[in-house]
Amino acid sequence: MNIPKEVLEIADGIRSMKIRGAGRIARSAANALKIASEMYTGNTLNEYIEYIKTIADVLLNTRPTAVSLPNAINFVISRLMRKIDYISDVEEARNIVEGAASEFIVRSKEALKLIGVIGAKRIRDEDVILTHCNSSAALSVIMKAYEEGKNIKVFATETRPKFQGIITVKILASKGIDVTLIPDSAVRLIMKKVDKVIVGADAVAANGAVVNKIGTSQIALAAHEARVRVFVAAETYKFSPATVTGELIIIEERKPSEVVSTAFLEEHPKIRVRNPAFDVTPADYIDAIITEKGVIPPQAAILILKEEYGWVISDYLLRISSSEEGETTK
Ligand code: RI2
Repeated sequence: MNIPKEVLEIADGIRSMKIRGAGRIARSAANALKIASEMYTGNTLNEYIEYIKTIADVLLNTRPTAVSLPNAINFVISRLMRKIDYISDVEEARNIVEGAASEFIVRSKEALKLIGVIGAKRIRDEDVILTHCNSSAALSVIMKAYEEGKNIKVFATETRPKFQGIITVKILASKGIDVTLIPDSAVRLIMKKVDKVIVGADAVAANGAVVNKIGTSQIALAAHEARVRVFVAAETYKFSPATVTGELIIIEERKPSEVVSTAFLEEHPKIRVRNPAFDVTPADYIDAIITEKGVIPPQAAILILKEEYGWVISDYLLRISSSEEGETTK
């Protein structure tokens, strides 16, 4: 099957982290489906469906942790599959896919804005905020609070090994916000000066645990010790329906060469280097999750999941029980 070069470039961009951040990954994946659909040259409906599903698989296999990626793809593909019995030609199928992809992108951007408006209400004048990595959702909250005239200070971690903290400090400084870059290892020391921690999320599990950039759980622990509130800013498409049925979120392990140079690795073949990209912060260490649907305690994640993904969860459960039935009748 011929996959357009533009789509392969997006998939490579996600894999290599040129395109990164859970929200941006999701929007890029939706956009890739749209581009693929627009570039389809055949005219058989079945072939088109196979083609779109292949593109979806290529995108799904780029990075494993951010649940925004499968949720974005599912948003588009499920709209096509729900109408499949009533679609008569490729043109109709294309309109559904391209329309759904555009709708996802628009909704995603709106969610980001709303999170800013809702989250900014939790920021007080003179607050000192600590953030980690580079999260557009967390930045939406911080920047909105600043726009509202609140005099805030921000500490941002470097976020080894990929240094996404540099992106964060550049963005905040360009808006005129008082921002200080700190090494990841300085978090516990700096926490004494901090009023609130605000981070993003790559995935939220049914039990309210948050998967975010490696180091987030240590920050939450230091905040807990210092009695500093921890807020997670996350769109509802970062909530994982699969976790309701017992699936675990896969923690991506990236190349050791992101941590030390290839020359170092070649020189010291006996030294093992690990590079887990994410960690899990249990619900007990999170005060609230700021979503576009409102601020919720992490323990209420299951309610968001049931409201937003009720049918996806029922579908999973149906598949599990029918495969179990198959097993027992064998
Ligand atoms: P937004 C990023 O992952 C960070 O972990 C960040 O907190 C999270 O995605 C959410 O980002 P990576 O792609 O969607 O840098 O809030 O590995 O921008």
